[in-house]
Amino acid sequence: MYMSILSDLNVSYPHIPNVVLENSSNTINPCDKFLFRNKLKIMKNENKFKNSIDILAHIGANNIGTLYIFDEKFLLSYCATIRRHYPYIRIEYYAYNTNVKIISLLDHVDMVHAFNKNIKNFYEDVYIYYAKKPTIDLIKLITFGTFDLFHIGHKNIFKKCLKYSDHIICGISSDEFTYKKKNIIPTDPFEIRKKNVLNCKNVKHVFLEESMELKNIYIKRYNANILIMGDDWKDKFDWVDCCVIYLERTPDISSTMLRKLNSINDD
Ligand code: C2G
Repeated sequence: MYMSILSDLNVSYPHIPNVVLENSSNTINPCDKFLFRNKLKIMKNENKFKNSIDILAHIGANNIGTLYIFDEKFLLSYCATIRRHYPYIRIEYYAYNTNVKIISLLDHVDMVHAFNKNIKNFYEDVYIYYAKKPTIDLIKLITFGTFDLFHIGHKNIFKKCLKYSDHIICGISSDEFTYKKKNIIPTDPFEIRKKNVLNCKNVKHVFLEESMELKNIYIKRYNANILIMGDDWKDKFDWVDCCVIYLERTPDISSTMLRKLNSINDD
C-alpha cells in the first residue's frame, strides 16, 4: 500500500529519486553513521523546500541523519511528516521564542536548545504533557581563534554571535598551536588575547585551544550546541558533533595586515 502511494507520487513528482523509496521502506538506521551521517541546517525563513515531498526527497537523497531546525514555521509544517517517514532521524530544534503551537510537535524532536532560561522554563513547564519528552537545554555557542592584535574583525564576529546565543565560550589558540597553524608566534601574549576576548559581550568562558582535532572534546566539555566561525573556515568544521554556522568575515582587516604595519612602523 505504502509503496503504491509513493509510486503514484513518482508519476506526479518525477524529481523524487528512488533512494527515498528505498530509505522509507527499508527503515533508515541512524546509528549506521556511515550511511546517514550528513546534517542539514534549516535557518530562519530560508524556505528552501516547497512542500513535504521536497524535504522528504532531499533527506533521502542526501543521507541526512541530523536536522538542525532554527525555523519555527518549518518545524510546524514538516516535523511530524519527517519523523513518520524517517523514524530514526535526529532532530534538534533551536528555540528563540516561546510558542504554544510548537509544544505538540516536540514529541517528534530529540533536543530543544533554548535561547534563554525563560524559553527553557516555558518548554519544561510541568503542566505540559509530553508523550516523548525531548531533552531541553540552553543554547551554548563555541568559537575559536588566535585573536592576535585584537581588531574590528574579531569584535564583529562576537557581535554577530549574539544573535544566536547569550552564552559564548571561546577557545583561544596557544602560542604553540598558532605556530603550527600559521608559522608565527602571536604578538600579544595569551593573557592579553584572553582579556580582549573576555571584554566582548556575553563571552562567559575562555579556554586554551591546543589543537584542531580536539574540537569535539571541547564541544562536549562545554555542552556547546552551536559552533560559529568566520567564513574563511567555510565547510572546514562540518565534521564536528554540533550545528556549525559560518558567518561573513569582516573585509580588509586581519592580524597579519596589522603585524606588517607594525613592522613597517618599527623600521
Ligand atoms: N575574523 C573575521 N573577520 C576578520 C578576521 C577574523 O570575521 N577580518 C574571524 C575569523 O573568521 C575567526 C575569528 O575572527 O572566526 C578569529 O580569527 P583568527 O584570530 O584569525 O583565528 P584563526 O587564527 O583563524 O584561528 O580552530 C580554529 C582556529 O583557532 C581559528
